Amino acid sequence: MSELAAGLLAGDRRALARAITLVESTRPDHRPEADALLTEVMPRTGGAIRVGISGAPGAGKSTLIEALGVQLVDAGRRVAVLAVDPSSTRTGGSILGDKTRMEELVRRSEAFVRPSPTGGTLGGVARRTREAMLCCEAAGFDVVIIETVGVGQSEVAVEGMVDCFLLLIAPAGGDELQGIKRGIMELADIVVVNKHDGDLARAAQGTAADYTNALHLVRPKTPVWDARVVLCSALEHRGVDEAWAAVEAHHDAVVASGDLAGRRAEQSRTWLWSEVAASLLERLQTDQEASKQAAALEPEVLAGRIPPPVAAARILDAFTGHQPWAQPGFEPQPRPGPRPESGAQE
Ligand SMILES: Nc1nc2c(ncn2[C@@H]2O[C@H](COP(=O)(O)OP(=O)(O)OP(=O)(O)O)[C@@H](O)[C@H]2O)c(=O)[nH]1
Ligand SMILES: [Mg+2]
Repeated sequence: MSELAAGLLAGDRRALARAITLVESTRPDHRPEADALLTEVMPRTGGAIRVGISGAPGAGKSTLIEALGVQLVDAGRRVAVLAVDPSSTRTGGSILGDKTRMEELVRRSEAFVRPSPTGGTLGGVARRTREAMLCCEAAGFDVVIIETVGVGQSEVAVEGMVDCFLLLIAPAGGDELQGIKRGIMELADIVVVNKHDGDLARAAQGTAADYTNALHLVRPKTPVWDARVVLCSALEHRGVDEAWAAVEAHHDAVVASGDLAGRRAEQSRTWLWSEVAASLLERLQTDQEASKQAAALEPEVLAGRIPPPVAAARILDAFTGHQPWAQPGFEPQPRPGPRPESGAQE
């Protein structure tokens, strides 16, 4: 076993930090090492409650995670936080800001807080966040929280890698519900309305009532769990217990019903095929023949002389180097692949 894997399995936080740096590395020569590490530690993964927390900028995600994390650590749990920072849309200072706001949690030896770069993937959730999560589990963390700013696609991405998706909402006057897309409501296992304190208390109650009503209108993700609304004040540490109790109640329900195992298996399938797609694209983009074809065909497409699907097929042909479908007697074989109907929700 590699030294890094051994350190990781021993629960060493420095080994964990190094492991995450390795799996997040974009250097191609790091990939085999990362793959070997993941393969080695794989049998020791899967043991955490995986929670995604998403919400608009400033909703209070980091404040809630800090309060919740400290509470969980005090109760004897080991808590890892992966804060996915969509650096493309925010300033570099925000990572430091997040870290500062979790300053009590980062001081605890039973906690691990890590900002992750987005790596330019859709929705601001890093391609390697799942791998970082597995590393946390291998290191013995039994709660893994992924914080991500709600920017549309990021909720979908994070929901696709966690057991429980928590949508955090800050109260606002009047019509804020319209700003939340129905699709995102459908992803939520728990809606937490934060800032239920001081001047905002009444508004928070109104917002909670609005969300409770709105949740009645969306189709439950599973018959064993109805999404629920919890009020809290992360700042004043009130309602944080209730928010976590909802996460645990959800967990118990989906474990007992077998939904969790099904959800994780389906997530693995989606992950597999998104890796195939991402890796294929990487290889394609570094392939000489394909690049030559692409360079020749792109101007033709731009000028409207060649339909894009025709050019795409030619680029792929140059990449694969053969065209079995052009051979006499070729019959297409059914191939395994992502089922078109398998959405993120089922
Ligand atoms: N009144 C009140 N303010 C809060 C509460 N929770 C967070 N805040 C404040 O809201 C602001 C944003 O809090 P953060 O925890 O950084 O919010 P965030 O959702 O992590 O923000 P980003 O990571 O920047 O998207 C800070 O000024 C917090 O002090 C709360 O429960 N009540
Ligand atoms: Mg934050």
